[in-house]
Amino acid sequence: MDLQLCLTEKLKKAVSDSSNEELYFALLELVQELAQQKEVQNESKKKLYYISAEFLIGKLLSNNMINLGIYDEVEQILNAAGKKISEIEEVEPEPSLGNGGLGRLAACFLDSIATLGLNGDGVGLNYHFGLFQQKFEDNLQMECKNPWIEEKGWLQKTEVSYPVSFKGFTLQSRMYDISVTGYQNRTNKLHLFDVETVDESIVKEGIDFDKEEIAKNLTLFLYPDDSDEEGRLLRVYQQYFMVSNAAQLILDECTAKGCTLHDLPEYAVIQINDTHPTMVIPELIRLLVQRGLEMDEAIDVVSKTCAYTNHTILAEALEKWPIKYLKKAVPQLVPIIEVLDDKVRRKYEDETTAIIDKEDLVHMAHIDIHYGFSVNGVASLHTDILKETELHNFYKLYPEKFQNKTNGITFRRWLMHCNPRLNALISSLIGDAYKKDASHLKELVKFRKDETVLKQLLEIKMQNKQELKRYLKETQGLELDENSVFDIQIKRLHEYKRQQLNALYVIHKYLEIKGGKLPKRPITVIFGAKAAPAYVIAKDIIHLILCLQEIINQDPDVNAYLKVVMVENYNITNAEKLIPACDISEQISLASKEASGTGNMKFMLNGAVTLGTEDGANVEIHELVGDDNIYIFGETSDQVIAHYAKADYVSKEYYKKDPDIQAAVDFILSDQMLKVGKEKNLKRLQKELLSKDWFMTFPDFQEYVKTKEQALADYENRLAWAEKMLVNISQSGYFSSDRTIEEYNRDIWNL
Ligand code: 26Q
Repeated sequence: MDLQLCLTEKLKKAVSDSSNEELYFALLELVQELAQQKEVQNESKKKLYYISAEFLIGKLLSNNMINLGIYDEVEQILNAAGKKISEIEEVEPEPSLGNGGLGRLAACFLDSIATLGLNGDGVGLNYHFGLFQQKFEDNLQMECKNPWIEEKGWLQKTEVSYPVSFKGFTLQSRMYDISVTGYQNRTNKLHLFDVETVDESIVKEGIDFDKEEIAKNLTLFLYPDDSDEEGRLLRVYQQYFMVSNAAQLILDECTAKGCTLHDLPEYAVIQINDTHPTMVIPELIRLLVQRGLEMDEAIDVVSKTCAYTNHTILAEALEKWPIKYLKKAVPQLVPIIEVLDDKVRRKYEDETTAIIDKEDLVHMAHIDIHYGFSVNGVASLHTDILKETELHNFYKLYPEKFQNKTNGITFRRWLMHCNPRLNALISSLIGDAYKKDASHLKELVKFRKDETVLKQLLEIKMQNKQELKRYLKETQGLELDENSVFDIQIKRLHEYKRQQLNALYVIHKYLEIKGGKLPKRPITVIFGAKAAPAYVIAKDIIHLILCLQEIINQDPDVNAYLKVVMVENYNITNAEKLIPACDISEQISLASKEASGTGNMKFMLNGAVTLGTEDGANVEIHELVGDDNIYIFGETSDQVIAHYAKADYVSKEYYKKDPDIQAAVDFILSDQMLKVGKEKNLKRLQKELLSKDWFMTFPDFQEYVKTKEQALADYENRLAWAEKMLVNISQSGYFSSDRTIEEYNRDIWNL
C-alpha cells in the first residue's frame, strides 16, 4: 500500500501543508482502516473475555502504527515533509481509564493477547472523565476532571445495547469499541459500555458532582477510592452495569456460535481482574436460570467459566460490600448470593471462608474462589503469601485452583515505542527476533564486557535524560541537570509504597549537604504520583515532597548537588518519557505489601538499576540479574509479617535512638518547612510517622541510606555501571507480557 498516497487523499493536501492536528486525524483514520482489515472473521470456538474496571491504555496512535508495521514509513514521510511524529502525538488526548498497575496490566495483556493471535476481548466501562487530572497549587494536590473523549477518536459506537435493571429503574447501555492491534498479528476489541443519559454538566467544581442520580452520573468517573458512603454505592452500580453488559454480550456471542448454554465453558472463559467484576458470577447464574437452566447446573457452568486474579494482599483493599448496598442497588442478585453462601456453609464449617459474614458483608473474593476454577497471584512471592497467609484457609480447600502468573509488560510500548534509540541498538546487536520472542534479549549478555556497546548504552541514556530535561522544562518549567544521577520513583501514592521513606532520604541528604558533606555527583530525585482525593496522609506526603522541592531547589548552597522534582499529573504519557531516562529505579515498598509492581520491569528493560526491597516481582528481578546488578535492602517479608503478627514495632523507639531519623523527622516541622507548607498537614504527617509508621519506614531507613550511597558510589565507575544496565536489559525478557499471556493461556484459558 502506498501510505503517502493514502495520507494525501485523506488530507486533501500535501503533508507539508497540513497541521499536526490534520495529520493526527488522517493517521487515526488510516490506522482504524488498517486495524479493521486484521479483524478475524472465522472465529475459533472458545473466546476469552477479560473483564476489568480499568484499562489504562495510554495514547494509541504510535503504538498502533508500530503494531501494524507502518511506523517507520510514516515517520519517514512526515520527516520528509518537515513534520515531527512527537508533535503529532501531542494532539492525542490520553484516555485515563485506570488508576495504576492493575489497569495498565490489563492494557499490556490486551496487546499480548492480540500479538499472540488469541481470540480474546476486553470488557470495561467508558468513563467520560476517567481518573482525575492532578494539578499542584500551594504545594498541594488539586483534582480536576479529565475529559478525553473527542468527537473523532478511537472509540467506535456500535449497534450493541442492553437493558440493565437496578432497583426501581432500568438503563439502556451502549457499547463502544476500541480496536486492539496485535504486533504483526490480528486485531481484537476492547468493549467499553456506557449509558446515553450521562450528563457531563452535573460536574461542578473540580470533580464534585451529585452522586444520587445514577442515570446521569454512572460512567462519569473512574473511582480512585471508596472513602465516602455514596461513592461506594455508586461503585456497586458501576460494577453491576459493567458485568451485566458483559454477561449479556457473552451469552449473545456464544449462542450465536451454537452454544446451548449447557456447554458455555467450551465457548467462553472469563478472567475476573481483581474483585471489581465479581458480580459477573451471580449475574451469569441469574441469566442462565432465566434462560432455562436449573440453579445447580447454572452454578456449575459458571464455575467452570470464571477465573480470578488477585492483585492485593492489603486487607483494606479487599472488597466487602454490605448486603444492604446490594439490596438497594441490585436486589435481583441477593437471592443468588444467598444460595452461593448457603452452599459454602453447608460444605465447609470454617466461618472465615463464608461469603456473607456475620456482619452481613459480602466478601467478593470469596465468591471468586469458591465459584471460579482458578485463582492466581501476580508474582511468585505474592502467590506464596496468598497460599500461606492471606488465603490460606482457601488454599487448604482448593490447592489445585491456586497458581502463580508473574506479571509482564508489553515491550512494544515499553521499549520499541518509548525508547527508540535503545531499541535500535538492540536490533543492531542481536537482530529483530526479540520483538516477537523477548527471551532473545539474553543474547545481549555476550556484550557485557564489550566497551563499545557499554559506551553506546551510556550515550543513549544520556540522550534520553536530555530529552526528559527538555520535556520537563517545556511542560513544567523545571530545570534538570543531565549529568546528575536520575533517581526515579513513579507510581500511585500509597503509604505501603513508601514515597515517605524516599522523602526522608532527601531530607537527610539535604541536611548532610548543608553540613558540608557534598556528594561526588549531583543527584536528582524525581517523583510522580497521584493520591486518591480522600486519602489524607497520601496527600500530606505529596505536600511534603512539594515543599522539599521548593526549599531544596531554591537553596543556593544545595541545588547544585541535590534537586527534587515532583512531576505533575503522572500518567502513561510522561511515564514513557521518564522511564528511558532513569538511572536508579526506586522500588521500595514494605516487603510483602506490593503484589508485583510492573514499573520495576519497565525500568529494568530500559537499563535502569533497581534499588528495592525483596518484594513483589523485585524478588524475581533479583534472581535473574544476581546480587551484583541490583541494590536490595530492608527487612524480608517474613520479618515484616512477623512484626505485624506480634505487633512489636514501635516507631517512637527508632526515633529516640537514631539521630538521623530524628533530624529528618524533626525537619518536617522546621521553620523552613512551615514557611512554604501548611502546619496542619505537616503536623499530621509527622504525627503519623511518630505514633504509627504503619509501613515501617524507620526500621529500613539506615539500610536504605547505606544501599543508596553504595549505588551512587558504584555509578561513578561508568563502565561497570553500564554492565549492570546491560545485564538488566538482557535478563528482562522474562517480564514480557507475551510470556505471561502464554502461561495464562496454557494453564487457565486453553484457547
Ligand atoms: C476498590 C474498591 C473501591 C474503590 C476502588 C478500589 C480499587 C481500585 C483500584 C482497588 C484496587 C485498585 C488497584 C489495584 C492495583 O493497581 N493493584 C496493583 O496491581 C498491579 C498489577 O497486578 C501490581 O503490579 C501491583 O503490585 C498492585 O498494587
